[in-house]
Order: sequence, then structure tokens, then C-alpha cells
Amino acid sequence: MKSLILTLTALAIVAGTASAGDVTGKITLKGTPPPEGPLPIDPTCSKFHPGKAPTTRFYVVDATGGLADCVVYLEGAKGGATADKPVVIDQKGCEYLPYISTARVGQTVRVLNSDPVMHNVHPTPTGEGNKEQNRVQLNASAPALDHSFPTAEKFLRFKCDVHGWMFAYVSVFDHGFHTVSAKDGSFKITGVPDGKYKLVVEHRRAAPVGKSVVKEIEVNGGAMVNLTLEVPAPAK
Ligand SMILES: [Cu+2]
Repeated sequence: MKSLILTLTALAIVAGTASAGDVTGKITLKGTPPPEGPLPIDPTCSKFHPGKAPTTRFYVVDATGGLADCVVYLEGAKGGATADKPVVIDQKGCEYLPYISTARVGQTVRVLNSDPVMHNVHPTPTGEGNKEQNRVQLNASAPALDHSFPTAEKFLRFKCDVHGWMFAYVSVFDHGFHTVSAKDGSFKITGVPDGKYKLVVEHRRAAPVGKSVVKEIEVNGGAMVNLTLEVPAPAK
């Protein structure tokens, strides 16, 4: 009996001193975004989209208002999980998938070509030491192209010069506490040590860099944070 009480006490102590948890939540878009437009896609690439022309992906919103493709991170955080798995971006149907990603400094950003046509992979970074490259991938049998960036940089752009409508953006962080909101607007940053943080949301249109949405949060064994972004008023 005594040992059982001791065990229970030990368990209670462990449970009471949670040192890390997940920061989860949902990002909702308020307002009606402007309609997406058709991509200026060429006849060859159009064949990969039978019956449905691809459009821009400025606002990817689900039926509940959940906003995808938001970059969510903890400002100034240190450490985090190692980034030994590559971030993978595919080129499929002459589009980059996904459109928005995050990576850690030094993490491999791997670009694939799933198309039977040639793409070139052209990152155009602005961060010091982040290297611009421009390499061809002939078709789906071409080897993957790996990149990595030594300096943190927001929305580092990848483009294809063969197809002027092809863009992808990768936000690079010097810590591991970042993610991209899913199709339903949900997000999850795992393994966050207890403490106070600034949770930042950036979105190419609704909350661009410089107009980020910031919320002070406290993590105590995890945290749940829902945020709303607004469609900006049209420029006059
Ligand atoms: Cu291309």
C-alpha cells in the first residue's frame, strides 16, 4: 500500500510539471476574398487539368472559413525538434504543391518533378548567404533537386522560368517552432516548452510580412489559440 501511494505521488508530480506541449488552433478568414483568377497556363500544361482550369491560390478557404496556407510560428523561439527530414515540394500539373511551406535553417528543401515536361527550379532568396540557384529538371525521371538555406527568411520565393505562373514560397526559421495551416485552417506546433510567447501568423494576402497578426500566448503543457484574419480592404 505504501509503495502504491508513493507511485501515485510520483505520477502526480510528473503530471504537474509538464514541461512542453502542443500549440494548436484554427485560423479563420473574415470577409469575402476577391475571386481567384485563372492561371495563364499554356496548352501543354492545360492537358494535365482536364475539365478544370487551375486558378490562383491567394485565399484557400474551406466551408467553415478555415484559412489554409498561413505561416504560423513562435517569434524568437529557440531550439525545437531537429529537422532531419526534407521539406518536399512537388511540381505537378505545372503547379508547385504545396504553395506555402516552412523549413528550418539548414534543412533540406527537396523539389520533385512529377510532370512529363521540363521545369526549372529557381529559388530567388534575399537573405544573406541564401543562394540563388537555377537548375533544370527534364521530367519525372530527373533526380530531385535539394536546397538548403543558412539564413532565416520569410516567404523565400521559388519560381519556374519555363512557366511564368509557377510560384512557391518557403519561410525559413532559425528554430523549429513553425508550421503552415491546413485546408481547414487548423495548425499544430509540437513540443513547445512552457512559457510565454508571441504567436505570429503571416499570410501572403491577409497578413503579409509587416502586417502580421500577433497574439501573446502562455504555454502550460500546451495551448489552444484561435485567430481571425481579415480580408484587407481593396486598395483605392
Ligand atoms: Cu515549370
